[in-house]
Amino acid sequence: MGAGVTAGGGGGGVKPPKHERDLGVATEERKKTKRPDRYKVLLHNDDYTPMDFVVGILVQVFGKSPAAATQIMLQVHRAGMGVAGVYVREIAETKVATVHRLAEERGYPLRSGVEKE
Ligand code: TYC
Repeated sequence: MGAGVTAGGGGGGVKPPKHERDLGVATEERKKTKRPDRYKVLLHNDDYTPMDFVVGILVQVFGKSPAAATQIMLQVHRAGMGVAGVYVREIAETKVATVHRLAEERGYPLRSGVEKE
């Protein structure tokens, strides 16, 4: 209650500087409320992983519709790489680990990785 608490805490606000020396100084409050960086999860083409397996991964791991999953799979097949989804870093890295685990379980060489947006 009260003393020292700024209104709108969590909303991302920055207090106006109390002293001229603080103009232009990034405050801790701003750092803490910055939205997290986002990471693309990339799928790479290979000559051995079946198309329907890749479509299944895109549906089950990345929540794509079957139609969208087919388009992404074909993009990867033709261009060599494509974006399966965009997430904060920890979620993106977990998706990559899941792709690699599911592919390895079936003996497929499917590769995935993250790239900062
Ligand atoms: N090129 C594979 C094939 O012809 C299909 C494929 C698509 C593999 C996308 C990997 O990320 C991939 N069976």
